[in-house]
Amino acid sequence: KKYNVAVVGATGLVGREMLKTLSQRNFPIKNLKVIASQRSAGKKIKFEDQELTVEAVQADTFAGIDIALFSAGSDVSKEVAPLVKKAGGIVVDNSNAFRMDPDVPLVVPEVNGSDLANHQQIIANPNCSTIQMVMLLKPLADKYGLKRLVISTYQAVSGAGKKAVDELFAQTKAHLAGEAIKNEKFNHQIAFNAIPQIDVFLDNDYTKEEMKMVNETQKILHTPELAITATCVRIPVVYGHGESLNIELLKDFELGEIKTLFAKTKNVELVDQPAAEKYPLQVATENNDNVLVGRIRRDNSLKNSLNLWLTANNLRKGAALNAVQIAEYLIENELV
Ligand code: 11C
Repeated sequence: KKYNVAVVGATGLVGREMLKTLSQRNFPIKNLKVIASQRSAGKKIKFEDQELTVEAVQADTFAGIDIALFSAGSDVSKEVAPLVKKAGGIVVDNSNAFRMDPDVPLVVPEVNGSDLANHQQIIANPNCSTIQMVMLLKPLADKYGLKRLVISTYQAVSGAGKKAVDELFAQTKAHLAGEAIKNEKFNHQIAFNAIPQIDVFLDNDYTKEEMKMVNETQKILHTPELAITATCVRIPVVYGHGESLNIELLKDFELGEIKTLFAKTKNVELVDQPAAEKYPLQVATENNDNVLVGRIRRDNSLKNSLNLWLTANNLRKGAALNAVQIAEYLIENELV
């Protein structure tokens, strides 16, 4: 069986990655619509051997659409997702618009795919840095139980979109040429710098990105009481988010057991050979759909606890790939 698919936000970094992922995974497409803002309407996008014309949303845009993948920001999602639902289709939304809505499953298929069973046509794709982390937390939670997490992220500029990538390149060139640097997308210089702010600040002085790490993780793992604290930092890397995790487990463990556990986990790759100076790098995620984990070591300052480092491609597993995997899961389990 084949499906009518729409990609909303098709001209953005994640939208383009969604199209690439649909093609690479031979997603069973009957007809594909590429949708973006009025400004991009009429532009051409290549998809396999077809040249598709970008459309803006109109009254009948979603008639007959089975699955719409959204990555156009939360305002567009809030306005347009209900139109898809009304037309009888399913939305897989990459924005933060619906993630904490109790009626909306928030899903990483390898972790909580079964939450899709009761979907009500809107499904949320988690934040990129949450997705890669829960891929590792799930096997640990199942085997040992989780007590507390301390997260520090080192996030790529591509998480903030194409303008952010362009700004890093422009600032790097300007800085090396001794010219003045312009900040447009970021509030501060990102070239040769680290910015301890991702997304807006909330009343508690955490950023929204930091609270996504807390709230989304608790929802995905079904552990609303799990103690989590996060600091999220933007660094001048183009693709791939890195994260340092300090994890306190409920039970004691053997380091070797943990490494074996990750080595056996689907779509996780153990890269942990300190003697050979091998560990997960952000540049290694560019053409890799797996979550890379390494630097696994005991935290000698606290019982039952360990440190590790992970990297993953924020546009692929962190966004487009996870969304396509959700759609695949729906099809495989006859939930479309
Ligand atoms: C970033 N994690 O790296 C963000 C991008 O809530 O989906 C994704 C924002 C979100 O800037």
